[in-house]
Amino acid sequence: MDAFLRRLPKVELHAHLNGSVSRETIRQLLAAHPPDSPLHAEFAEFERQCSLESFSSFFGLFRFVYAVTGTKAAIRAIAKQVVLDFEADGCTYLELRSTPRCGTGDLGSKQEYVDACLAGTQDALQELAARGVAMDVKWILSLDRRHSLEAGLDTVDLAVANMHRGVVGVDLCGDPEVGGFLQLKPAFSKARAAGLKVTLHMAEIESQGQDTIDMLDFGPDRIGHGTFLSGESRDRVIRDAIPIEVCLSSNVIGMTVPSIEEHHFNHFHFQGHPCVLCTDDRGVFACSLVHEYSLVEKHFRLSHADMVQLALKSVDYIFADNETKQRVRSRIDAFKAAEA
Ligand code: 6MZ
Repeated sequence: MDAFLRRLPKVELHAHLNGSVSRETIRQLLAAHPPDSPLHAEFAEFERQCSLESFSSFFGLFRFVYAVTGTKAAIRAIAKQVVLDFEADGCTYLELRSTPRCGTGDLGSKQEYVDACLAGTQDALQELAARGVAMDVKWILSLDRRHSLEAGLDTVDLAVANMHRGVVGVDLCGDPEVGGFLQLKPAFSKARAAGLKVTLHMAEIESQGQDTIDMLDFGPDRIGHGTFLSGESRDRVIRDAIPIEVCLSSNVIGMTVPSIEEHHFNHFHFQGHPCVLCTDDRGVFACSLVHEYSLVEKHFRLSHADMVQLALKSVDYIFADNETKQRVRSRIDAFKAAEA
């Protein structure tokens, strides 16, 4: 691991909770199940399928993760561990996102799911505070493209009700081949009216033309991926300077981008467009924030000073308030001063 990039205080803005659970954490959760539980065979299948054969096969993987994260205790434990994993990766500001669900184990409501996420966050932050480590963690609640408008509105209500506890935004995620933005648009309008920020997975696959235009008409605060933005859509994203959450490893392993060199980061970043390096699903893709930074440093021949600048600029695009932005900036500035 590159020691400089590890020490550099970094910002993570696109990380799915259940996709960020490491194999090690899954193994620990599995150990709590009886030896004859079918979950053990399921996990072996998960490990086998994790070498992706196509982008669409990726979404099926989550049923294996969900099989061991279906209780309040499990959600609390993974939220804690994922925050600690990011801190170990040198992340100083984290926006974690997750799709609230219920109906498995003792998860009686989506509110209980969110409570467990927030409790896990507090567990981690307390542990870090005891070690003298400062970190800020905020939450984004995700609406899955498969969801009905009713389910989407429920999630937005939950996000609004939990704004005072650190929920800063909502997201549209899920298999891009399923559903569409327009069906959930009223839920996103409601979120925006209540003061929540909006990020949308956009143009993740080639065939999302009209959906991309519908999303741009809405005007998200940030874009997830933006892999297949082209023509007028690309021009609009650049004109409106909409920040892109860039997920290099995810896109290359998920086979929507042929190589790091051909990644759209190359196009957007070098023409001064706001880009933030993110991990997406660090558990599934076995990546890390340090790894994403080192890929960029190596493949685009950037200097340490460029990497510090990239981390510092990322703070401009976080969904938290100005006070938090200042606090995070000062941690990166202190690092910069110490390294000078
Ligand atoms: C779109 C993705 C994704 O919400 O249960 N998810 N959606 N594109 C991606 N890029 C590869 N990676 C993950 O985390 C898992 C959920 O996040 C979404 C999927 O809907 C997945 O079920 P949570 O914590």
